[in-house]
Amino acid sequence: MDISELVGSSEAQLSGIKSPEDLENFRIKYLGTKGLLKQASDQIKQIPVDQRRAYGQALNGAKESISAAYQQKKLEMASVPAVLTGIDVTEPGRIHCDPYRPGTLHVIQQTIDELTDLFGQMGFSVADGPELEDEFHNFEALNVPTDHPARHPLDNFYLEQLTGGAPRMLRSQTSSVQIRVLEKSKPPVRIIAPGRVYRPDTVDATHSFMFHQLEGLYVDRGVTMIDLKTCIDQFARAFFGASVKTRFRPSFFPFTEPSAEFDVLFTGDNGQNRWIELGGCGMVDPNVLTAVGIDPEMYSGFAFGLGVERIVMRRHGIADIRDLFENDIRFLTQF
Ligand code: FA5
Repeated sequence: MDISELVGSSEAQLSGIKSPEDLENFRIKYLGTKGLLKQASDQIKQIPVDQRRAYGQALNGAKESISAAYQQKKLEMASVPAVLTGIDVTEPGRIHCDPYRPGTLHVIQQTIDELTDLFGQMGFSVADGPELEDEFHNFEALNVPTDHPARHPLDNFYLEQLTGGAPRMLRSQTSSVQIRVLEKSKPPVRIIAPGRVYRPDTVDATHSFMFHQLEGLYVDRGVTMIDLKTCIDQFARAFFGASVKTRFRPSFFPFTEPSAEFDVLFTGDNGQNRWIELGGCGMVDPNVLTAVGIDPEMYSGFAFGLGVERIVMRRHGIADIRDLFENDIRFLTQF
């Protein structure tokens, strides 16, 4: 058998191979135990003694080059995208493989959904407003005058004005949605507005520079403080359980009069009780109603703004707000 002819024919055949089946047939034909190389090797006995050495060397060279060419082709075919060789990469995982593991909603979103349901049962529908706000909606219409400390540049994220116009800011409270809603609708109004707010607060166990609030607003004829306290108490009992301990502390907000802060009792890891502030609330200040063209002699209302992270922390016994934003999958999958 002519060795160089054998190598030549193997090269020609290999270059035309397109499927793994053909490649395997090639291997059997040339490199198999009864293949052409083995047959050539068996023929050595018929080769004249003085030519055997040269024949043997040529045969070894042929084995090496055909094996190397075969391995190379095998590698090339393995790197062809799976989809081209008939494997459907979109097919769902099999039971014995790693099955699909769907993600879960973040515990903050779960809580917002639950609160939306709960307040929905009390007749509140959901309203929305922009996170990028102007000072009118975030402050002015809410009775917060220009010189009020809450408007200080160091206490807010103001945006650089590139095109002129009214200064813009990341809203510091969802109370801005009260104005957005009252501008568009006439009483009775009964809405909640969950969403993100931003403040350059120093981050610690209970403060973040971005957090979520859930605003509530009810404006109608004859709304009183009793309606406000009943609404907040109903929420707390439904959400935390009937035995939850709550308190209202007198407070001040420019857009409510009177105003209060609303706390629930929290038992920490060390078993110690402490009051945790969930939000602010009060009766809508008549100036706010006037600013949006509603007659305060005819209508009254209450408003509240709850801190969603604080609610999540109280519910699940989370001592540090930062755990909610670190995106540690081991933490998140607990909820
Ligand atoms: C307000 O933002 C008022 N807009 C609430 C309000 C609405 C009052 C309607 C009256 C009527 P305050 O700044 O207290 O209030 O924030 C409300 C809640 O947000 C706090 O009680 C707390 O639960 C939460 N909160 C405030 N700052 C942070 C922070 N840095 N990180 C996490 N939660 C915060």
